[in-house]
Amino acid sequence: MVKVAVVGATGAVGEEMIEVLHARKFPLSELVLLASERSAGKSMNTAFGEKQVEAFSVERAQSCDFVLMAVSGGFSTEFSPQITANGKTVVIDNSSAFRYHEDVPLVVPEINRSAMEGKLLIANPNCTTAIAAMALWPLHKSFKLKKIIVSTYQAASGAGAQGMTELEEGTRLALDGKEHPNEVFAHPLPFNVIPHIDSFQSNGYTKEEMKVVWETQKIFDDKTLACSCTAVRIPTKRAHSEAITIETEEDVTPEAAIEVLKSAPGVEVVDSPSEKVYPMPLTSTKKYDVEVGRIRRSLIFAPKGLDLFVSGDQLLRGAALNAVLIAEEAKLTSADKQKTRHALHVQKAAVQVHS
Ligand code: 2RA
Repeated sequence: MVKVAVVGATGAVGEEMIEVLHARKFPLSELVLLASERSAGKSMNTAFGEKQVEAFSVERAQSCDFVLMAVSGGFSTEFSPQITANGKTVVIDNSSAFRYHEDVPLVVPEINRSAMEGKLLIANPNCTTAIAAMALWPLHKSFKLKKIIVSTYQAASGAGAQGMTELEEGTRLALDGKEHPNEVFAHPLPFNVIPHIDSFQSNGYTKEEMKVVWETQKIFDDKTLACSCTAVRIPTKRAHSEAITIETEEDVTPEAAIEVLKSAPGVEVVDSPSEKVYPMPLTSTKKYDVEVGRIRRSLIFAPKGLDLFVSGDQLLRGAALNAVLIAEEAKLTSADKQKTRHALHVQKAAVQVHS
């Protein structure tokens, strides 16, 4: 049994982390909810019952075995290294502060769990990267990816609870024919799409787009993997979708790709276009697995390429679930790890037999 702190417990990702810890029956001895002075003393209604929020301090965080950080990059830069300085508390950071540090592993457990062996500070990837990576990694292992071209359709809640509120209230105002000002987004989001997420870089891409490039290369441990992205905000509430084109080294068919994806952990093949079945934000919301579908031969790269569409809950796979999976992995002994992987393998095989 371990003691876990969630820092930034009152935010959208923090709340989701608490939910996931409960839903996955994480073996907690104590759950500590930490936040800013402003939120300290508040009572939160959680899946574990009514819990009091405490003011963050390094000492309180260090009294825990695991600290899940759902905070800004600036806060994490200052405090994550101070927490791990005790040589025992594991910090799993959802911000981008340490993602590109050479000695900090950037982890999606189903892909590169071994990168976190012996590390106290572990970075969680950006949601857009993590969702695409779930579908791309099994394809990379089987057909060796050469090029990846991504276009995203990102939900308002990717910008936090305030993003979601701005979309909901703005939509109501717009329907009433009233002004709907924007603060969170660069332009009004209702009835619009905005090809601008995070700041523009000197190469003309946004930081959100470059995160997909940098992070995919780091997680896949392959700097030669050519990748580009166009990131777009759309007026949906939750779950990000991505249209992806791949060029592969090996020949690939949709049938072969589907076989591979069906046995991949964390992936659900949702691909029956004749029955109008394909990945969508509404069906992938609150789901642990990333939906993958619309898998077809690329008109440009076939027989060495495919087009596909993915949809995944960015608060889960892209943040809270990934962080809790990292904590589960870090907590397990080697013997436990073998047992869990065996169980996952058997479970997946059983699902395949029944589906
Ligand atoms: C967004 N991916 O959707 C970002 C959040 N990290 O805004």
